[in-house]
Amino acid sequence: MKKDEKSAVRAVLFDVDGTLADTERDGHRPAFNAAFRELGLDWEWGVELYGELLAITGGKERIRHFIDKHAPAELARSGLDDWIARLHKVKTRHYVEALERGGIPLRPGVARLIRQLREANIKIAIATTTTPENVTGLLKSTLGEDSPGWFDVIGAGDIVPGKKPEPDIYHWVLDRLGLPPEQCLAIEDSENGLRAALAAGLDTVVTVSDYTRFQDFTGARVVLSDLGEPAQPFTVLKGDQPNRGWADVELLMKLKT
Ligand code: XBP
Ligand code: MG
Repeated sequence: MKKDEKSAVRAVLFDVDGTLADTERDGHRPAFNAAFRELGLDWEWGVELYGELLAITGGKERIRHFIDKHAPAELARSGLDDWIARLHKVKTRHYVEALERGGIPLRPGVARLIRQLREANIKIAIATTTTPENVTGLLKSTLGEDSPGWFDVIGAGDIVPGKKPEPDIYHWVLDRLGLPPEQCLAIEDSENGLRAALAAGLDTVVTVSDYTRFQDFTGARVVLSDLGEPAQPFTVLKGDQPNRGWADVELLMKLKT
C-alpha cells in the first residue's frame, strides 16, 4: 500500500452523545428523572451529580452504579438486573419522545460535515454506547427520516460486552466496515470515548462538551470546541491551528498526514 492510500480517510466514525448533539444534560438526564418518577422513585439526578455519574457509560450501568453508591437499600430488591432493565426501557421511551418533539439539535458543523463526507464518498459510521433507538431517533429528528440509512455501519448499545472506555464497539464497527483503523478517523467528545477509540488504533478528533471540557485528552489528534462552521469557527483547545475554523474533508485528510 502506498503511503497516500494508507493515510487517506476512508471512513469517519462518529460518537453520538456529546459529539453529534449535546444530549446528556437536557436529554438523557431528564429522561432518567422522568423514568424514576414514573416508577415511584424519589431519585432526582441534578446537573452536577449527573456529571459525576457520566464516568460510568451506559444507562443501565449508570443506574446500577448509582444504586451501589447512593441507594444501597435497593440492592436487596429481587431480580435487580431485570428491574434496572425495565426502568431503563422507560427512560428510553422518555428520551425518544423528547427527540420526537425536536428537543435536541445537532452541534455546530455536524450536519455540514456529514453531508460533505457523503458527497466525497467517504464512509460514515456510528460507534456509541447509547441504545440503538436513541441513535435512529436523533438522526431522524435532525437529519430526516432516511438519514439512518446514510450510515454504512451503526454500532450501538449492548451488541458488544464492554462499553467505552473498552474499545469493543470500535472493533465491532471497523470489522463491519472492513477497514483497518489506519484508514479511519474517530470523532469523540469524552475521555472514555477517546480511550476507546485510541485503544482500537484510531486517530481521534475531540470536540469537547460542557461536561467533558476539563477531561484528559492525551493522545487526541486535535481538541476542538466543536466542528465549527464558516460563520462560527471552532476554537482549537489542543493541537496545531488548522488553516480554517471548520472541520471539512480536507482538514480531516490533513490530520491523517
Ligand atoms: C454515552 C453514554 C450513554 C448515554 C445514555 O456515552 O454513556 O449511556 O449517556 O444512553 P458515549 P443509554 O457518548 O461515550 O457513547 O441510557 O441508552 O445507555
Ligand atoms: Mg460521547
